[in-house]
Amino acid sequence: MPKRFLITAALPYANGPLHLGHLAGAYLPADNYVRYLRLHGHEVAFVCGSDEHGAAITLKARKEGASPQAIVDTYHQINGQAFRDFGISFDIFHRTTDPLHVQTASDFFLELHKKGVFQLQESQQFYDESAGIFLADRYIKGTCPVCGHTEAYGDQCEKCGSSLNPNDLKDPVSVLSGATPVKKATKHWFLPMEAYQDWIRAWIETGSYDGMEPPVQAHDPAAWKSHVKGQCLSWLNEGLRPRAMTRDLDWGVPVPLPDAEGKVLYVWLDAPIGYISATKAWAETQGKDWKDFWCSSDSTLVHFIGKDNIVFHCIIFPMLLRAHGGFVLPENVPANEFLNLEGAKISTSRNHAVWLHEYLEEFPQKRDELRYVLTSIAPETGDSEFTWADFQTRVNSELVGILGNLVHRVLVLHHKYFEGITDRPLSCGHTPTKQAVEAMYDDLQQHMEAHKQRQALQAVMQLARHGNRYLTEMEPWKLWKTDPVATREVLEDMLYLLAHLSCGLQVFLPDTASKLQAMLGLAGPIPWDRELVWEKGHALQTPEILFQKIEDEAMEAQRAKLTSRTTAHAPNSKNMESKPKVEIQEAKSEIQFPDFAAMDIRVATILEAEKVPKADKLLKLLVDTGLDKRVVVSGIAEHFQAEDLPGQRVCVLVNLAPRKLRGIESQGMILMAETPEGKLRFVAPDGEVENGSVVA
Ligand code: B3M
Ligand code: ZN
Repeated sequence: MPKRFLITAALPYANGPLHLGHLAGAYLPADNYVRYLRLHGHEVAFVCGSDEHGAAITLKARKEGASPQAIVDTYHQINGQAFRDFGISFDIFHRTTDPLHVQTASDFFLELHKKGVFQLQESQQFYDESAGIFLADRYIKGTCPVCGHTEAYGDQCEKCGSSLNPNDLKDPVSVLSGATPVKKATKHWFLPMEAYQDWIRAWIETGSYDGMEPPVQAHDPAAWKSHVKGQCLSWLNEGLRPRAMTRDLDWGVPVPLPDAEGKVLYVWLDAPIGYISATKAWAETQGKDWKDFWCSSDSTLVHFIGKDNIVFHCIIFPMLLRAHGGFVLPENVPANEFLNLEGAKISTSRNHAVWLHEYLEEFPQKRDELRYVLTSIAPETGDSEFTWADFQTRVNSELVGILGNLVHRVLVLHHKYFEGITDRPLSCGHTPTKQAVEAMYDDLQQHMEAHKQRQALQAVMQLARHGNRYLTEMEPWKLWKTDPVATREVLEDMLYLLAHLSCGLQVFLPDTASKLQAMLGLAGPIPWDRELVWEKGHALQTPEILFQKIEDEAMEAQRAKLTSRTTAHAPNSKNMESKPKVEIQEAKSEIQFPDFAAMDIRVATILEAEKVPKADKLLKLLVDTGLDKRVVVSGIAEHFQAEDLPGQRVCVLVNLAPRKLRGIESQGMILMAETPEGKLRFVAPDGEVENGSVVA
């Protein structure tokens, strides 16, 4: 049954360009999800826009000596272009300086005011006397009371993610003058969050609450990620406090009340309303009613965000929506954690980042390669890391070695032997192939709906792996000499596999999917439930190479660029999150060749992984060694999430005497590389190598 979905992706501040972390954190998972929904025929509004108000913008303008408007105009354009370039398929990329938004936010505030939601309070706030300005949010810095980071902002510590009030900071200083601020009285409209504490807790913990009315629908609390729920509950456990919903600033949506001169809406009230105004603006152009998406029980709202925005989307905005009344609440907020880069946090101020527009300048036509790698390593349940070495390996061994190789072999051989003209309608005579195709659809669906996109992508790659194994087994290039009829069957079964593979790829790699469909002579996009057909005599198109190998030099150049940029930015050693200096382990003593040759090391694939109860470090793995499927217990649980491991290629020492660990017999050892910092990495082949291949 087609349903209606409203999918939002966090509105990026229009104060700078976007980097890989943004894409991996919110925009790519949102886009993959939306592509998946659209293929299922659901009605989807996918909205985003620039967040153009708040201190993030005014501070940048001050630093650049430009007007806030000039800053947001510049970055709205740049970021909108970056999203288009990466194929992020928003229905609208709106902006919060748009008059429609200003009106919407202003009306929303007034309605809350009329309902008596706010409390007007005079309080003592930090004030910079030399600049003549109240210091809220990012205008004030100091030491984080939670982690001791010395550069925490008045609203948030970017190191530990704690949400703060300026009064929480130790040793506060004005960002404008560096001076210690004084306290001065000012009045603001506060949201008494403590008054909403009980229902919001019930809603997060159980999915519903007393007095819940349509259009709000219960959600499944088990479907929320544990880190999202955990962050919300730790906030709630600390006890909610009133939070000011207005600011003393000259940039933003003016507070629409008398006696509010010089006051604007708090950016975290203003920005989420941007989702509503974006939907309105889009609906207007489509002849649709925005209320069908926001105010109707049959609409499903999902917010895609990074983990630093969790409380705003799971606590504050739902409170505002409910206090206003008439709005749906999110069914899920599948926030991602952070993507680190080459061993350190991505940092705009230190220029330790890969900017999206730069990536495309340097790797033109390779957006699917980045989409593939970022989805493969998405920080879904914990922080993850992008390195150029890993990017290269994944492109070369998985996209070139597995996917590209399969497509190329099947199409080239079919053209060579049969001129690319099929002998039968699109169908599959080989049961295991058919089953593998069905498994892909089932797994892809299950993982997409659980917001486990890494595994969903693996389900697609698993089908490609299956195809390669089948080709290797059947050897149509040899079979052709003795049995052309059987050769044709093998290749046409693989055409069936490729056609379905292209459907799965549509979720993640739009360019690759459409290139593959073009080569197969199929018109895309192909909806999920459409039966794929062609008749006997169908003509395949000329095969083209889908992916090119990434050379070492290109990766060296990227690494050198990062290093030179970050050193040029003269980092302040106090808050550098760079790698600690550590020593490489000393060399071991000499051995003879037979010592080495006695070890039977095989290439293998992890099939299943689960935590060993009551053992923090151990994972129980089921591995396919090519010889057999066996259990290996490995001390890697602190480094990897069990659910991320199925599909991981590894090397296993298979003739190590079995030993029992926590009552489980471990049959072998997985080879790992340990970095000097103590991080573990799998040792795996860098190309398509069958399970069971000997490592020597
Ligand atoms: N602009 C914060 C950020 O870019 C903020 C998100 C708003 S979503 C309504 O991380
Ligand atoms: Zn902190």
